[in-house]
Amino acid sequence: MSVIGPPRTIRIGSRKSQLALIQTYWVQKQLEMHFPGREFEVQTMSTHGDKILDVALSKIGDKGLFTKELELGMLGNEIDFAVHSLKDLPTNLPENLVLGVVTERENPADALVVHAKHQDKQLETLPEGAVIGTSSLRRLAQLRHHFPHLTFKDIRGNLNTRLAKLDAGEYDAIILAVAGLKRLDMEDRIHQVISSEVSLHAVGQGALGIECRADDTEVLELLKAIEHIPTTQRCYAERAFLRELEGGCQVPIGVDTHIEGNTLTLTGIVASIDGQRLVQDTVSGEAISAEQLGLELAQRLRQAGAQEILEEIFAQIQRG
Ligand code: DPM
Repeated sequence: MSVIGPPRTIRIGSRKSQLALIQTYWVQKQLEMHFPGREFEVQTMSTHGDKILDVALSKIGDKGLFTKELELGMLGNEIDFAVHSLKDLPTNLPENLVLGVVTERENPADALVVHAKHQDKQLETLPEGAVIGTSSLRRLAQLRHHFPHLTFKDIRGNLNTRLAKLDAGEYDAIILAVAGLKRLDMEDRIHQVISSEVSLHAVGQGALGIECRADDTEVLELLKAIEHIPTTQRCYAERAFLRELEGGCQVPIGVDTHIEGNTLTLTGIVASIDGQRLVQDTVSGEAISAEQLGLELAQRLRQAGAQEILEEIFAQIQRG
């Protein structure tokens, strides 16, 4: 005889930042709508990345900066799944954890946000020496390539902190993801959406990735309700590309993907930090073979010179 009790409460792990909570509550609400009889509760945790706000991101070699504590929570059975900005989730996950689902992507592009005195300017018309705030080597390398007359300066902190630093005049403009600004209801701060000709976005940008225990079939089944297949295919191609190039989150690697019918097109770029060398190419194929396409593109770029650029960057990072 087996006793069937009430279904277990599902515990969702989240970082404490405003953006992380908005994303997590969105996932919670979607699941509550799909499964009215079930309980989903949110538990917040501080991650290493939240605690070291004064160190430049690019100087921290730790790939799981924003995910490790949540992963320990899942492995220790304190939470059942974690909601991440997919771009912050390393491409190699700890044993026994998996990327359960990917939800529908927001606009994955980057945005230029300017100081009030530059309201009439675009990226193309900012004056010589204008100071651009970013801690992303990807943004830095690509923008330097196209706009060598601009100056780049590290910026840290959450979105509100960054915007306050911009408004206080520490920077002439800053670069932020369109998706984050939209989710925080700050779309009005987007001054210019940066085109993919100027800067390719980060792997997984704009999508949420939900990580859970590999053997938790019940959670995996529930999560399927909020999966978005085209986003999943695009992000699997992007992540396979990044994994194959062995890039952590902080190397100048950018991507762009599209799906039309059953065809997935993936463009990728590897740039040197000084913006002098860019290696870029595009592959297309069956969307169901997304990861294969990512691998193929990585191999092509490697042969076209990306390997040299990456080795240089890894050596640079190791020297500190
Ligand atoms: C990663 C990068 C940044 C974040 C590097 C990159 C930006 C760091 C910076 C991997 N994670 O993009 O090349 O500019 O100093 C992050 C943001 C979001 C998730 C903020 C942003 C929101 C967008 C999303 C930080 N992680 O990119 O402006 O959910 O995709």
